Amino acid sequence: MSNQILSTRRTFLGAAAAAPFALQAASGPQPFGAVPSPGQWLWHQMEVYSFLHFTTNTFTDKEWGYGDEDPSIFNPTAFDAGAMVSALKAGGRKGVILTCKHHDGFCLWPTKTTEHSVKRSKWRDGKGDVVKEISQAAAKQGLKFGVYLSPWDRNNAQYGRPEYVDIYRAQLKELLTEYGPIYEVWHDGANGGDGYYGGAREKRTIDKKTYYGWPKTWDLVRQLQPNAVIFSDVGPDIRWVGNERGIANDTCWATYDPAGDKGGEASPGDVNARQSGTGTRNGKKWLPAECDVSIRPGWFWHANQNEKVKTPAQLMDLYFKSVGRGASFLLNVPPDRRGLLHENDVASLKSFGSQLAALFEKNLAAGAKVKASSTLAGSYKAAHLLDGKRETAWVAAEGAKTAEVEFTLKGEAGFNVIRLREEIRLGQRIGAFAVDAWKDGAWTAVGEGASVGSCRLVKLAQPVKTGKVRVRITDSAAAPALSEFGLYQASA
Ligand code: FUL
Repeated sequence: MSNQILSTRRTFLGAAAAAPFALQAASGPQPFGAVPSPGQWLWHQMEVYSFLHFTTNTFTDKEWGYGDEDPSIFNPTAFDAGAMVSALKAGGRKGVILTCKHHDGFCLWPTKTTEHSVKRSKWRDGKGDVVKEISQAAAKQGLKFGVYLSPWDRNNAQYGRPEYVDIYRAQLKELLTEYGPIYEVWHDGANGGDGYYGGAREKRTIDKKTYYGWPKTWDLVRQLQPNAVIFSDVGPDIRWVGNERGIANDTCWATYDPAGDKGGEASPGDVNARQSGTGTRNGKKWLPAECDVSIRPGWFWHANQNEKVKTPAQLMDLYFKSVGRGASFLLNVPPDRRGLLHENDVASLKSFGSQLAALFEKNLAAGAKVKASSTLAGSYKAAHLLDGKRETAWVAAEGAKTAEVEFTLKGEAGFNVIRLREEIRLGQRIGAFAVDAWKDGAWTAVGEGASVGSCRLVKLAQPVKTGKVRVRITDSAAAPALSEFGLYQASA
């Protein structure tokens, strides 16, 4: 094992956030390849969370504000953070990421760095703070809070000059120190172009690789919010999935060694997006994918899209194509001009949320007798697969590259969804698996896949009724390690 792996593991085990995991450094299984950091491990457990895209665009009907908008137009008439957060919660969301500043440069909090903010809006006589109200409502209702801070700022006169990078960092510092715990920091990849820029009204081009000084900015995040994960096209913690349709590739590795669009080193805004949906098998970096998509055609609210809200069935399909492939499902739900989520969005979220909760309410494999082809000595028994805890795992005997686990169910069960979770803190090991059902005296394959990672859902075309199920790991880079297994029945 390389020193790098050992040191990654030490960092992981040393951190307070990783405390529940009882890997024994000396005698337990050693991680294979890249593993999640404590912050990534916490992030993997969220799976579904939302964006709120809100700025002057909401009032001008634009998607990208030019930066010359009069701040006084930002004036939601019935702003209610609690109502918005509870609609997200009903939709099963575990976190909310607010566009604290989009490309137009308008800041939703009374920043000291610019006058282009809520301070100069009519809303609450210039005394309001959207970031504060959303973060507090989220904390109150048990959702985590994240910040989107656009690097590209079409309002700021300094954009394109070194001074702006200091301003950007100062904005980030305000957001990371004044609003409680932050779970995710989101840097989008749209960088440079024409804008207002303090009245210059011109085109400004920056060098994506060097201009923002990302390593220094990311250090600041680490220092101020050590458990926050940082998102960009290329991480360093969470990667863009490569499309804005909310879909990961069927095989989606949590490890990824990104390259630039035309080769060479990747950077935020310059990545070969065609590879981002799949990642890199046995890649050097743990860099799981996030699937961002809007519940409407646009990222911001537009009256003429009120009838184009995605249905609960479409949201469920996206859930299977994101979370079900080991990625996360970041669904944007944009506030309207009242400062509320539109009724159609709220209804769709609610229905999706209750369908999701109902789907996973009962694991039909619970209570089954479990037998594995091999098990590592220690506390890695196969019964852990059914204890509902990600912190415990079944690990096959050292050296095993294939393995089988058989579940004798308490009775016959009918199911059409299978869920597997890999013990990702030991690395992404499994490269192929199949699931068989016992039918008419023989095993019949009912599902299969390549990557498992933190979550793999297999949806069967037809429900299967059986008393015995078997998971076959047919390819694994190191002894297979799974933490959970479940069988579920999705309603039609
Ligand atoms: C992109 C932006 O240009 C869009 O407006 C939106 O915010 C999306 C989530 O990220 O880079």
